[in-house]
Amino acid sequence: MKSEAILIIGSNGQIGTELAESLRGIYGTNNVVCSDLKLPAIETGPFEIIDILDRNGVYAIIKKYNITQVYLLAAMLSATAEKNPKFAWDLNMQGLFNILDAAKEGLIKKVYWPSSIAVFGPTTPSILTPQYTVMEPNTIYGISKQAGERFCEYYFQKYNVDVRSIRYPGLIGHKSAPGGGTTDYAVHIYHEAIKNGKYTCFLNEQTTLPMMYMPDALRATISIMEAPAENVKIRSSYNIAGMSFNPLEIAASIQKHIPNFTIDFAPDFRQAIADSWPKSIDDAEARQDWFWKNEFDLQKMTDDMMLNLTKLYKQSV
Ligand code: NAD
Ligand code: AKB
Repeated sequence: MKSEAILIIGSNGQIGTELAESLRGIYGTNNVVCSDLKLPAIETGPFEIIDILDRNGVYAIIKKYNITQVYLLAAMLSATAEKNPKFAWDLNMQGLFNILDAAKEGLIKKVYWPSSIAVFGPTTPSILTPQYTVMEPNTIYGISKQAGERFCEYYFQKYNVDVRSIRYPGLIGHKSAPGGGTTDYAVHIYHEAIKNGKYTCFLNEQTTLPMMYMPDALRATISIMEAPAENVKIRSSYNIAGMSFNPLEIAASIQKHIPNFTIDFAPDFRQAIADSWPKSIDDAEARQDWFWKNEFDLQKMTDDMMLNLTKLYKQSV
């Protein structure tokens, strides 16, 4: 078993729930401390209540467990952030500073902080968006992620902080619920298809977005964290790609399992957010530097989601 002491902040969320399971499998349950604002529904190992905005509290937990690596997942996502921009900015930025400073002061050795395709905006080339391109995000979430990327690179260059980051696309998984994003429809649709045979989508039928199945996202996250430091050449954040689809295409993939499944559309304020984001991503740098490669396409993901969620709903009746 590898010897690291890991702290996940925001571990009750969509990514944290699954990342904790993966990291505990690799590093051992007691070497991965989970933390969030509230206790999780089920505790599966060491857990601490942490508010990422409470710097002294965070430092105390880091010292208590001799933490070497922090995965900072606590943030406000795109849709929720638009409703509370000031607090979203404070949470997303001050949370990051608290962890970057802990690394700068030598309390921890390595930091993982996720960015997002939200760093791109309406003036970015939207097809196969390259690593380096125009970035004028027009959502508070995207602005905070772009600023966060700049600070990650700054702390690496000025203070030698070993911070690593990925620009996730929309993430889809069957083990945890999404929390306040624009891409969340691509998770809800599976649950509604199985429970009710129909779904009303809050994005219109033409909205193609970059997405990724959670097992690919977890592999990418752990790969970049385990890569030799010299391979991680980009210290802002790496583009990574999985698949791209629109709501009609994901619905068609579900209809292979539930032929009578229907979808209709009632776009809301999230449409404008989605319209400002790329349709597909060029991830050449991640492939070259730390050998990233996705495994799941749309139908393979749908087959796995349907299998697992059908089992879950059968168990719960
Ligand atoms: P989530 O909303 O599901 O989970 C975030 C967790 O952080 C929640 O459990 C929440 O309780 C916790 N949290 C909120 N405020 C906190 C605070 N002050 N102190 C401690 N914990 C706090 O989010 P997620 O989908 O798991 O995303 C995690 C990270 O990945 C975020 O930075 C997000 O921007 C990024 N990301 C996610 C996606 C995606 O599709 N899920 C895509 C791109 C980037
Ligand atoms: C969101 O929709 O806010 C997230 C993201 C792509 O960052 N899923």
